[in-house]
Amino acid sequence: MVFTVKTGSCASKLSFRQLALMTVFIGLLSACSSNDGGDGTNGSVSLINIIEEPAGDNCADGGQRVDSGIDDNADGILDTSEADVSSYICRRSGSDGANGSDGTNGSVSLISA
Ligand SMILES: [Ca+2]
Repeated sequence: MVFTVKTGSCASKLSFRQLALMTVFIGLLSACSSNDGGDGTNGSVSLINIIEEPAGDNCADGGQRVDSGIDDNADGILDTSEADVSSYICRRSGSDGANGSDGTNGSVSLISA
């Protein structure tokens, strides 16, 4: 007896013996994959450091440097060697703008007793 197994657009003709072996093989794979694995290890923590940045190439008028990275040694501190990315928040120098014009007078509240 010959069986036709069709998967998607492919069709194969299998003998009863081949089909029986394939069924046993699939059953064994299913039995092996039904066990849950153990818990994984905890993931690493990302940390940031915010450090005063002096005036220079990164910020003409100074500012702050924000370092971020993974706490590889899990000590709760982002060590210099663990900083993967540095970003800068720079100050802008300049003078204050001109004062605005006065606003309109407010309404008067009255209380009668
Ligand atoms: Ca660390």
